Amino acid sequence: MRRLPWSLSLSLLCMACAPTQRQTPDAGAPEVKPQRLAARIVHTYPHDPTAFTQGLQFHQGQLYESTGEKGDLRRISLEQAAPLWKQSLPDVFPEGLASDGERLYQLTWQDETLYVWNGAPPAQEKQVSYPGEGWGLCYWQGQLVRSDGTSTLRFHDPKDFHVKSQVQVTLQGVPQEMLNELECAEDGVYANVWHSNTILKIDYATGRVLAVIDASALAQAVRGRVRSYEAVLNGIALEPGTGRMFLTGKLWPDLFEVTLVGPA
Ligand code: DDQ
Ligand code: CA
Repeated sequence: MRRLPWSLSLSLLCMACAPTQRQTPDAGAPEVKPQRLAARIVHTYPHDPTAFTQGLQFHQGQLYESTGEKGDLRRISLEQAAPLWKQSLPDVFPEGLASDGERLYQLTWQDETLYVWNGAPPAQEKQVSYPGEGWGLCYWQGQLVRSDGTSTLRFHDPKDFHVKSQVQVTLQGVPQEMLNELECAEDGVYANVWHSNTILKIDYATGRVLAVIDASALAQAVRGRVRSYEAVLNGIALEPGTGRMFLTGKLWPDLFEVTLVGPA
């Protein structure tokens, strides 16, 4: 049998194993300046100030939250701070939460375990292990998008959670790290940057930041009512159908409905 040149066999091997890097190299094309937007508060709702929010997600007409530290999966409402339903996850540190319409997918920070939930109320269907950290998660066009604290977003197959492709997030060429909670919209993925009041809207294909959103009005609104250094903006949910945007933070007493407005 004739052997393939080793470099060719290696590249064939890697086609099967390595995720595709989907970033388009900058071929000298001037990068369009990102939009500058601000989150303006429309309504303020109660939020459990003991909830260490790591994921906020609409699922089958209900609002769900993933909380970290001694965390859980919980169903919440806009009417009251206390959860309507919850299931504790005492052995792990839960993180981002996504819905494909049928199932909920919940990351863990450093436990390398994805929880898959099904049914109402959600019951644990399976656990899938993955390497690395889990920060934010959202679902877009048949894929789960994961952040891990770096500037890379990974696109996973929901069936076995293997990485299909990845992209580096850049703002005018500069990699953007600390991407935490995610929310998949049709025309880009929102990511709040850990320990900041900034939300980035990112192009799925190129990783380029399309918009930089200033959400400092929300931190201002909870100032004096949060004590922990870790009480930072985290939690983005878009309501299917209405497109209403909800934002909250870890250990925040409020959950906000916002609109995004351009510079005055
Ligand atoms: N992450 O959400 C940014 C991924 C992790 C946040 C961890 C913050 C540390 C909290 C300390 C709690 C002590 C168990
Ligand atoms: Ca979300």
